[in-house]
Amino acid sequence: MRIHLVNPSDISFGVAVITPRWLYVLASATPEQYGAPRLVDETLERFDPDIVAPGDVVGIGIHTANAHRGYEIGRAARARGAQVVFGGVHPTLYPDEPRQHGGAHAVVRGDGDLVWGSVVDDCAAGTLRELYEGGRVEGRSFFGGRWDLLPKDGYMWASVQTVRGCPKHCSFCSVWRTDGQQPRMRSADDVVNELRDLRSRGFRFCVLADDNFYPVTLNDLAMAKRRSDPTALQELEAVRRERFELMERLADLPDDMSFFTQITMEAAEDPAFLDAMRKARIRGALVGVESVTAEGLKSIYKDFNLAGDALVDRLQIFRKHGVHVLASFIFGLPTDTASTFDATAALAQAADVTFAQFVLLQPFPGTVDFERWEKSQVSPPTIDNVPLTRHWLLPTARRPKIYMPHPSLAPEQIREYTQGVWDRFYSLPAIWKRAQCIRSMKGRLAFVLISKLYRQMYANTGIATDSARHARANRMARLLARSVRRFFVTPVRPEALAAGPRG
Ligand code: B12
Ligand code: SF4
Repeated sequence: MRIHLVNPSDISFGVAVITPRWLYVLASATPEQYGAPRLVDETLERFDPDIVAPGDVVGIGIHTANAHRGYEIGRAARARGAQVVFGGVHPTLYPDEPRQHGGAHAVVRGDGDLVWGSVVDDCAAGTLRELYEGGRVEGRSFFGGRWDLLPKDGYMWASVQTVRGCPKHCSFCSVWRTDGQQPRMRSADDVVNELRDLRSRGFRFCVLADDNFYPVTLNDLAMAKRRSDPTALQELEAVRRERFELMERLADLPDDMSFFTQITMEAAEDPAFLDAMRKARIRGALVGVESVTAEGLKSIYKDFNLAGDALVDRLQIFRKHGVHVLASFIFGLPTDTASTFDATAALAQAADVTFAQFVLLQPFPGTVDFERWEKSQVSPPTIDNVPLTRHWLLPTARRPKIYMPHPSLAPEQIREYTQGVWDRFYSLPAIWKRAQCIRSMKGRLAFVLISKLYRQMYANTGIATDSARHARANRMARLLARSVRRFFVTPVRPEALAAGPRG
């Protein structure tokens, strides 16, 4: 009985940007007696059903966007006589779907780290059950990845997780519902050992694939201090201490390693935390700005973010502490008007963020937004007999780009205005102005290249649909990965930190 783990993707290119962590984690969780699993990442190479023999186990991990391809693979593997098991965020939300559409014999909900071993044992014993509950594994029990199984030169950046779950409850995000609001932290030892392993394999730039690297804010601590029962405060302080301990350990790693993570903007109120990030060589972070208006933030339950001038100040603080910001904005919120797009473009430029992305609001399953939208679709329109509320069952090219009707803007207006904001933020003069924080001409030119590549890859609302565009996007991704790695490995110059962008 051979074990195969497959990460589905519509298009394969031979090289990918970030390691799909789940593949390597489940490989670690596979009991030794079954041998090393065969890993197939379809962003590198297409899955070939002929490699599967009757009785083999085929584990398929899907999120919503690649569910359609995952189901194709599941059906093909089942036709070969394999025992097919699905897991990942999407089956966690829709455990019946892989059986209906993907030829699944079994589905694992939640984390696979601890339960995968018994699933495989049951496959071997012929006692496979339809459903396994992996639950939310405690941080100390997370498995590292079996990086010895990495294909040579397959990936540009490695991904390591330090914490799962997020205490917030943004309406467009499923993380707090699937992974919980309690931060589950790995021990600093586990994280650092895994990073050392990756370094020995040549990785210098790692993505910390965390939901929210800053799970306890100063405000949380202040609120807990006001309570008569000190338990909550003690717990929060322990989490904070551990984050600092982890960053100290990262700082002790060889200084050719650097990191990128995801964080809420509240971290900007916490200079000690930002300084620790800089020392840990966390050179950049995706910050979910989402909306520049107070009404917009309120509508998505993210009013812990700031709006207007205060937002500009807050975002600028990151770079003053040596952390580049990739600011993420959402367009298509019900409160957006034509003027929101202009205001966002202006703010993104004023806030000294290094990169920005402008994504369209999408109702992802498991989110509050999705629930509301699904309820509002009493008899949803169908495409190829698939109701719009199950759009992921369609091939990518058949899926609409905008799902939720907007109270005042037509879908085409939203797309056109969004495109306009991308164009403004990534216009040559705007990029050149941002590049002034880099002293050397060579560095500035590299920054211009990175910015242009990033814009080409993600603008036009992101996801490429035909293979020519996919191929172009991937070539760019490779070039981008190489340039970004160089960019983040070079620290921001202290004088640039103090002065902010010049020119
Ligand atoms: C890192 C990350 C990325 C990286 C991915 C890099 C990579 N190559 O892996 C980048 C930045 C590229 C990315 C992109 C996107 N992402 Co993302 N991403 C994440 C993040 C933060 C962590 C994922 C991770 O590595 N986790 C660590 C591994 C170990 O955990 P895991 O994948 O969940 O796997 C565990 C279990 O699910 C289970 N499991 C998984 N597979 C299988 C299979 C089997 C057989 C079994 C038994 C168990 C099992 O066991 C594993 C171990 O416990 C998650 C948030 C999250 N909490 O999951 C979002 C998340 C997965 N992303 C999300 C989204 C929406 C996207 C984008 C669509 C964003 C966009 N608008 O473009 C794109 C889509 C990319 C694509 N190819 O289609 C959503 C998915 C929602 C959904 N319903 O599908 C999430 C949940 C975040 C959110 N805000 O809701 N993402
Ligand atoms: S969007 Fe970010 S801050 Fe909001 S719940 Fe999701 S992970 Fe947490």
